[in-house]
Amino acid sequence: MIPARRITAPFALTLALLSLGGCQQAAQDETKAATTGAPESKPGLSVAEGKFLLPAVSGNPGAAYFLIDNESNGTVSIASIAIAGIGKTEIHQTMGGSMKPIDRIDVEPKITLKFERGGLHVMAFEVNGSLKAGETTEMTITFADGDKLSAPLKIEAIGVAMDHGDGH
Ligand SMILES: [Cu+2]
Repeated sequence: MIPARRITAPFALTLALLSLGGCQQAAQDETKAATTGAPESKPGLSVAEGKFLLPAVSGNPGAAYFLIDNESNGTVSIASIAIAGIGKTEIHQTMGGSMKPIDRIDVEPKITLKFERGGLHVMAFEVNGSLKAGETTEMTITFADGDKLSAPLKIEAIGVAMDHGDGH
């Protein structure tokens, strides 16, 4: 990519700076190159305790909660989240009693990020009437690099989730 011939000093300096900033991206690319599995799994990434909370009142938004674990060596960025049976989703952060939409979430290496009540959550608009408590729906996370990761969400009615809210 870079001609092996002469590189003037200022140009070399720029390259050095770029490569520092590019470390993270390079690590992600390596991970991606190693991917040979199903398109909807991402090496090192896993989702647990996926839950979808039906709205208490039909027509209101529901919410999804889960844990995402990044065992890879790079930061991954969540660009969007789709849920089967849901028309539209937004990633929200609850702060001081109000919620604000977030465009992109970075999950740093070796951490588990929680989507939970009162914190980060997926707001689900246009909830399809076919989603029933006790059943399961599927969530698909799309990362900024285009990779996807699917995981089941256990569907719960809001009352049930509240009863069990502190127990899990
Ligand atoms: Cu919200």
